[in-house]
Amino acid sequence: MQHTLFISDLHLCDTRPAITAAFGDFLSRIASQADGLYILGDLFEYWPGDDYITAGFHDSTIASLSALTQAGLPIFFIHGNRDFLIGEAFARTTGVTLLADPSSIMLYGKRILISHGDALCTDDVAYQVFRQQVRQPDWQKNFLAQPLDQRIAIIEQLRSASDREKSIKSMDIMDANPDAVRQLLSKHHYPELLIHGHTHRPAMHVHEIDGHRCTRWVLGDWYEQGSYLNVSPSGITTHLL
Ligand code: LP5
Ligand code: MN
Repeated sequence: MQHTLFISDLHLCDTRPAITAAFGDFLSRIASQADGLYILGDLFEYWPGDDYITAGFHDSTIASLSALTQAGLPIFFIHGNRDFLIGEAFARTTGVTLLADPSSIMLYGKRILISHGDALCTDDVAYQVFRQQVRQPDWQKNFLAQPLDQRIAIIEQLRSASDREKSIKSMDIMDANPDAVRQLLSKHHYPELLIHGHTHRPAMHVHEIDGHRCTRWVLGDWYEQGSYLNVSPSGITTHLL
């Protein structure tokens, strides 16, 4: 049967090998049967630049992605706030296609908008200022010019700063802002579905905007348990691994 899968927020890292194993298993057993796989960001806990490919921490993931794309499965990737430095070298090595955030796709007659989702958290002003800065090509060029171990050390500091800040931000601030959702949907001409991750609050929300009905699916993270969304001509279902 025709179907396409969506995942996000796996946060793969060498200190949680069980998640990497679960992802490998998901790719070979489940994703391999689909028409395509969309990874909507934060596949990795962090990505300091494409020279990380050869650092050895993600060899099995890179090999599994390559095997699947070589076998003919289309895999698409949208950057998350953790792995926005994934670049063309990663795409070439794995065969994954990088897509802009947001991107509009057609599947089984449905128009679907896909995004990581961090840009929707507009109440988190400190984060949006930070995001704007690190998404600039000049900033990225300077950052990537530093040696890999130095970049990783900076990211570790940033992770601590981010965790400290998150502990004092309210849950509301860190969720998608309803007006930002409305604006995004109207700008993209009211797609039937919006799929995103980032907030780690899996849910289905129905939005009625300017007489249009749009369903927003929020994907879950893989910290405790893997999960995915299945879109087929007969409907949408969520699955836990
Ligand atoms: O990821 P998550 O869900 O835990 O938190 C995000 C926001 N935090 C971030 C930061 C990342 O977690 C850190 C890892 C990114 C690796 C990127 C690679 C290269 C970049 C290198 C940059 C130097 O995205 C968090 C949001 C939360 O989502 C919910 O939406 O709230 O945002 C923050 O906490 C950011 C702060 O509010 C503002 C930034 C503070 C910057 C302080 C500078 C620290 C000095 C770093 C060393 C020079
Ligand atoms: Mn995220």
